Amino acid sequence: MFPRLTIICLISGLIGIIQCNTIPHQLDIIIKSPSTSPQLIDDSDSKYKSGNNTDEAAARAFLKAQEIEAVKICRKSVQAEWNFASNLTEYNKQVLLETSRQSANFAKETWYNATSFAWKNFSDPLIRRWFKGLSVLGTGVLDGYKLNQLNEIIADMEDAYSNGKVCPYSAEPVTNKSLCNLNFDEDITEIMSKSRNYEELKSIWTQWRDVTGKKMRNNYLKYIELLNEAAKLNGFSDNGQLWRDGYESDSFEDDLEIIWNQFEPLYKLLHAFTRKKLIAIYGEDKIKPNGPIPAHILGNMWAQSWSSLGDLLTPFPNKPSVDITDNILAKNLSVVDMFRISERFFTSLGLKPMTDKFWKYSILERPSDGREMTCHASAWDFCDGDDVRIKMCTQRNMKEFIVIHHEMGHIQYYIQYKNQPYVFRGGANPGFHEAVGDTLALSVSTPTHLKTIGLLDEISADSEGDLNHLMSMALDKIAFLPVGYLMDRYRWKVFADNSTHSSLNRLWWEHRLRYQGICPPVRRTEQDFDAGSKYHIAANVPYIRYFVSYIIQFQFHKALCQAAGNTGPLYQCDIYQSREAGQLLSNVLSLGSSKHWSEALEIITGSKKMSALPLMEYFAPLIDWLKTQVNEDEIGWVSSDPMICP
Ligand code: X8Z
Ligand code: ZN
Repeated sequence: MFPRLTIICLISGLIGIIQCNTIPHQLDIIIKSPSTSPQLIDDSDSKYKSGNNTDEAAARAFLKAQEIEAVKICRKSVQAEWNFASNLTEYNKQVLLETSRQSANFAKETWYNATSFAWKNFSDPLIRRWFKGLSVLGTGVLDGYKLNQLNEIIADMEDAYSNGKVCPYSAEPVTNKSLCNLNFDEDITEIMSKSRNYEELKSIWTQWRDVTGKKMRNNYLKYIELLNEAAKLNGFSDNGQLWRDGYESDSFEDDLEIIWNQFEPLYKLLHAFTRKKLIAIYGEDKIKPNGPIPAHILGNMWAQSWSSLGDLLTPFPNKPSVDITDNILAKNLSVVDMFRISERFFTSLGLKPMTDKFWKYSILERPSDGREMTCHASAWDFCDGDDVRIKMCTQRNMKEFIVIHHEMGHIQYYIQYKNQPYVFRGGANPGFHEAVGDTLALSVSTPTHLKTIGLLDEISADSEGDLNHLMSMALDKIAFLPVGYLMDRYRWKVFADNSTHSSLNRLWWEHRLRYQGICPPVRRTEQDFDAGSKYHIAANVPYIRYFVSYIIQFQFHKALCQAAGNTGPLYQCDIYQSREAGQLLSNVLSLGSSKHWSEALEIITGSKKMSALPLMEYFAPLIDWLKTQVNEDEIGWVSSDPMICP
């Protein structure tokens, strides 16, 4: 139930749950299909424990005292997590494990006391919701030995991922091993996005999987076992069910399936167009015209964002670029300048500026002292209202400029709900937390906005310019959808079905083939564990939140654009300086998780339902254009073996 998100990207077991090929012409029909309505989980569900004590006054006194202690424990736990994640030493790991033990003890005590009350019969709905938030214990239910084992495995997997380094590509085997120190966030990302050398990309792609996921397979099996044990002790069938419970809806999985089916034809159009362009570069001996696309040539280690292929896929390459990277460099903008520009967008809406402590304590670039740290971008809430921080090894390019807005969206949420009771200091659901910064970034990415703030010199205000902009957005947003969907469908299955454990890697590639239409360039085996080469799997971060976010951020964008008086197409809308849009957003952010997410959604959009329609509306001109670029018989993929490209 609304697990607390003190550290976005790291709600690991360490803190504990308590607080811490369809054809294109079908598109028109699909767009009109009804959207989904969540079926709320009933509080009377036996997973939410309650007792006999009917004294509501005593219950309120308990909550008040618990709140004070919870905030103290939270600060201590987050500090220990931060120290470890920003400096991966054995000492910091041990301190973290000790803090986790204390936090688990407190969680148990809280749970024990909270569930002695007959809170389901209390008159005040807010108090009932508060107790509901305290009534599921989470991993704290494990005995001390097992909890420590679980926490250590998670810390070690995160460490192994963050320390992963590879050798530069050379046709001959690398003999000088001291060269094998390419970092993920700088060197590897750059090669994956810029190189068009099939063999070089293959080498880096394979090495990354060898030095990360492959090393975690045994640990991961133990991790599944322990998380499932904890989930069962909490009354859930398995850990996947426990994770889904955070969305407080019985129809959650079905609702997502309907939404995925709405998008799939659009994704397949983009896939077919991209495959055709890649065949033109790499040849039919490397990519079959009716096969999946090799996973390593899409510009990103997990093929989750294809925007680095912009130069190959731009519909009208002679028009001015929509990418600001050259300008960031030409204007010599520092990383801090990029953060300041992002902050200005938030404040232009009347939202809160970053705090003094934010600027004092955040780590915005890789420290130069040689320490190992987790560079995957994250936003942190130290539970006192104004100690909020970002940790990110920021690179100076457009992609990272957008990630800055993403992370600042998390910080904005923290600041907006800081006056809520501790138990409600979280997103309405985890997808809301992921959607805030991305929603603003939809405005920021419009060529008109980028010109207004001086980051694009020249723009093309015609339908060709619009299509270039839409393609650049689609390579990020549409390409991501199947990844956002499959990552947790995979894990839900692994948690639910022990028979998958002997074929973890096959199941992973079956999902990659089915949803993304991609294939591995090198034969995979059960010695590999390729899922573990993705940060969120190694670090125990649920992923369906991003799928939810990519849907609702377009719903938010549409609603905020209306509030801002925008009458043009959604893809041109920029809410910059609209106090009305800012106020509407703030109304929801300040609620935290004190209301069910469907009510929060209704406040912004007027509807309680997640819907794919605003996303479809946003991309409509691109969908029409893509239909003119690919024939029906060029859509979709077939492959008889998911473990190797055909
Ligand atoms: O992990 C993130 C953020 C931090 S919450 C940078 N994202 C996902 C990813 O990188 O895989 C944002 C988009 C999806
Ligand atoms: Zn995020």
